[in-house]
Amino acid sequence: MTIFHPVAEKAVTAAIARSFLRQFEDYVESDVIIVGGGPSGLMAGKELCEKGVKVLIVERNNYLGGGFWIGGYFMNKLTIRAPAQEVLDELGVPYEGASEGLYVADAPHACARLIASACDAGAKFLSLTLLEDVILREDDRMAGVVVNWSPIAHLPREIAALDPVPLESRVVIDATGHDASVVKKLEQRGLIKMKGEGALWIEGSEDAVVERTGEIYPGLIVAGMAVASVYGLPRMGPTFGGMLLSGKRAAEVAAQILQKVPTP
Ligand code: 48F
Repeated sequence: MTIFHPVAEKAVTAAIARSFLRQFEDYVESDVIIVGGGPSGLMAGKELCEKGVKVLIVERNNYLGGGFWIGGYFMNKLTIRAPAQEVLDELGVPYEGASEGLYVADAPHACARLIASACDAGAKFLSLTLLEDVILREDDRMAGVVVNWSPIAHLPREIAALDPVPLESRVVIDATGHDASVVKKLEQRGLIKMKGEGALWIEGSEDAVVERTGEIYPGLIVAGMAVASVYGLPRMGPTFGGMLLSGKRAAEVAAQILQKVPTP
């Protein structure tokens, strides 16, 4: 029989609170804040951390992975088009050929491996955390995000008067998927006009999303399906190579910007 070490209940709560607050205080400033913990955001976070960049991923759900847990409809198999199966090799995700240039993998396996590799690389996360606004500095450069507890969005107004908190960063990546939630904050102020996502066309979408991944506003990079929403590109449906390669591209662009933006 296993006998666990005796530990008081208060010690459990104190350990959680101490560890969370220590990390939260450390991450009030990051090199890069990624909003959205789906495939593009996780991939960008993993790649940046592997370059030694300090990364915080903000996710409104209490779980990471976004749309990567499910392939399409209710079916937990996802597809990847060549050459993006090479990313599955890097992540150690098994897959099989479906037809020429098309591969299929278990979505939960791929998602779990991607989350684990972002964690292994050193990415930190704030879950149940909703992007509420952005920080713009005197030259209108984006210098961080404003976040709140995500259930606030579902509370009645009389008990939802909860002020958000700001978090600073040198670069922000909008990886919020179809919503493009960060870019929307600029659109609300007339600083950007989003074209809105086009109808589904896989071949017309994936290459274009990767190609257009980049800095859309000083200090803000757009990645993943947010790219389609911003530039009016077709949606791609249940295939994920474009998301993984867009995340990689976002990390490259962020690393280039970080070389130019001085540490505060
Ligand atoms: O939607 P999501 O998986 O975005 P992605 O990385 O990948 C898109 C694919 O899953 C799929 C597709 C192509 O294959 O069409 O849809 O572009 O992940 C986006 C994450 O951002 C979170 C959301 O909960 C999800 O986990 N998110 C969205 N808005 C906010 C947010 C917000 N305002 N604050 C915090 N997180």
